[in-house]
Amino acid sequence: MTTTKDTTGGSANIELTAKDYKGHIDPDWCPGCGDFGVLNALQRACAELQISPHDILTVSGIGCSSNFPGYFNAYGMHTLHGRSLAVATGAKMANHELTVVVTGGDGDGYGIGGNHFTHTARRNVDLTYLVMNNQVYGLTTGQVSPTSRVGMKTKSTPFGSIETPLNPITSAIMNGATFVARGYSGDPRHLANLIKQAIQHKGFSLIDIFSPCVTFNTTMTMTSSSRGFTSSKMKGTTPPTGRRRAKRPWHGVTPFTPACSSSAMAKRHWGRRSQCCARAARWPTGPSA
Ligand SMILES: Cc1ncc(C[n+]2csc(CCOP(=O)(O)OP(=O)(O)O)c2C)c(N)n1
Ligand code: SF4
Ligand SMILES: [Mg+2]
Repeated sequence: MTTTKDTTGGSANIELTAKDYKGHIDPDWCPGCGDFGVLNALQRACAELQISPHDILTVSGIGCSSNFPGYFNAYGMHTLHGRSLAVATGAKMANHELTVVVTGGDGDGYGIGGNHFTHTARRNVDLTYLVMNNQVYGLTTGQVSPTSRVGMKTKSTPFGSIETPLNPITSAIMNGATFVARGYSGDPRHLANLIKQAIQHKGFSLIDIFSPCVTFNTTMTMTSSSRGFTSSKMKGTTPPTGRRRAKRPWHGVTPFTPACSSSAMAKRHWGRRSQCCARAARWPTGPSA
């Protein structure tokens, strides 16, 4: 809900819809790029929370996914490769009232920006971090990234990657993030629900989103990312358990969230955190072909 002056000088309450967050520039992402779903999900989440565009700041680094602020109607900053979290921390320090959403890619956030990822989570800065994880450097036309699978052939690894991929979920938990989730761009409704929870969470929240690059990563597709995923059963914050977790191992909120939902609790629960890490480590770093 936003309040505007009407023609008679009085004020009127206007119900915001997802369209109110549509930017003035149309995305130039490739047709079928997963990032469209993330844009759609953030627009839905902000409309459902009725946050006025002038109370939102989106901050990005560099990459296809980092073009995001240009396509979203709010304040926006397109910063330097890997530096979005540092800039966003400054913005949040300057204005605590702002809803600050950081958007970027796996290369931007877990590679060149890996140090900021560690320390922003450790400081538990009240930011929402949406990482569009496509396991590849998309903008620079397809090089290996920190989340690329072992054996993945890219322009920079023509014989297949020999490096073990980084697990963003366990990294975030061990670094001190107090809300960690895994989403999928092919189901914007479910993703919007996760984003709403992340925005409402007071502290650092990471959502690692499987967001396929249909041009440079042929092994991570919408189908492989969605495997075993049924949105209707995944609504809410309850982590999947037992057979449900076995069938849907990589989407939702991590099991540790209830134990570490505030920074004070997180400090008291290092033991719990390592247990959660051990559980989260069973989540794959990415879907296989
Ligand atoms: C300091 C610096 N190093 C390297 C680059 C080149 N560069 C631009 S985007 C990018 C990778 C982007 O990958 P990712 O963050 O995963 O985003 P995607 O394009 O996949 O969405 C690189 C290496 C740069 N712009 N600045
Ligand atoms: S290159 Fe990949 S990540 Fe970039 S817009 Fe195209 S599909 Fe999306
Ligand atoms: Mg990428």
